[in-house]
Amino acid sequence: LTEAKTAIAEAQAETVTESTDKLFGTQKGKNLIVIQLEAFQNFPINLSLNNTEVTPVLNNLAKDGYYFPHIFQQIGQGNTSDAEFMSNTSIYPTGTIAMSTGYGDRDIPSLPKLLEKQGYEADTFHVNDVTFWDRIKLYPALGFTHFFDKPFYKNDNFNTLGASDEELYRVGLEKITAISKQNKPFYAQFITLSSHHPFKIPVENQNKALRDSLTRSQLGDYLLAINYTDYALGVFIDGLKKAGLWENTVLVVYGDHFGLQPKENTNTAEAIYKAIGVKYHPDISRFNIPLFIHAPNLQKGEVINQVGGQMDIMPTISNLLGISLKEENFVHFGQDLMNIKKNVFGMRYYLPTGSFFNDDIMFVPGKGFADGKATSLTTLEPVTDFSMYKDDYDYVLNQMKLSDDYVNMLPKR
Ligand code: GP9
Repeated sequence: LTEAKTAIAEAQAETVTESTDKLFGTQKGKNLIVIQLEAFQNFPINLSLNNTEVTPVLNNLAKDGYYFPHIFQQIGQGNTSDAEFMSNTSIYPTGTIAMSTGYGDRDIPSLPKLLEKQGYEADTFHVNDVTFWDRIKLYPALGFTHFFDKPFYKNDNFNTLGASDEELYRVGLEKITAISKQNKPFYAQFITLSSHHPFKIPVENQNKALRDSLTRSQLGDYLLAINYTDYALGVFIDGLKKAGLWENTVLVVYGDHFGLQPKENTNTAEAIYKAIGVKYHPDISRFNIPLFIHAPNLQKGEVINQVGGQMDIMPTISNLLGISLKEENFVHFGQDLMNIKKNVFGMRYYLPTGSFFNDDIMFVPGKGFADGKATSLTTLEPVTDFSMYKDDYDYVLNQMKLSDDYVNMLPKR
């Protein structure tokens, strides 16, 4: 393991590592709330239909903190649970098995473990049964102190999988308020579910102005569900303010993966453009998720255009909380988005292995690099000469191999 750690550090040093320490420790000792939003793509952010914002709460959060519009999903077979895995570990999912199922018997270095060393309690909240996606293995492997699953929530029959996001946050707020009364900092992760496919939410929870502007289609149902997810988050934020927790908490919000299903939407890109005027690329826009970071003493309203992936969330949080991953000798395949020089990261399972994003393009290989396809992240148009990105392709393949070797070396619990 020690040799593997050295090899990984050496491989990363030349390409991505940046030694600046912008914002390091500015949030030291603060509570941390990380909210992973179900099936939440980036395109509804700042979108208005019928003079109604689809995501007013998140739009306000962007005005009051940092908004990262160029973040991409990196999940493998474990979908939602792989996103939870990455935001707590900064390790690549192998793509061949859900990380919870394949590696839930390991002792996995993680954000909860780093924070517990600093006196935090780390809890996670989700309204579905904890056996789903083998979270019953994943949560102990990641070292969460407690998990709160289905039996902890009143079933308001929001959808077939469980209670509403409002109920998720109601219970969560109660628990984190109790922790903070013991004068302990907390890390709470919330995995929302109200915007799960097929995106049919109860009529009483639908925003009428939005509904009237949308035709009955998967896109229409999706935007109504997204709007509810955003609304419930707003109720939670109000609750945090009333409980006196807002001023002492870092809030991180991001999407777990795409929502709109290509199979169920013929000509998705054209249909979306026609219905809501959004330019939509079938891969880039589909895999593009939003990320927000809010803390009371951070700069307001900054849009950070740095390209990133889900593995970057954990190093970015660690920097703000004053945890040096270098000093901790903590292996991470993502980077701190506040201090990065250049980003390049891979994606597999939903795209062929060897696909990657860097600061300029999305690349999808053919049989190899030379017959691959590159698309500009700015114009969403093809890039014909991409030969200068060959090093990035080799780098990503090597990083994924190192990551797989590393995770396979982790000791059993
Ligand atoms: C269920 C939820 C859904 O608990 O996490 O997972 P998904 O189907 O989106 O991967």
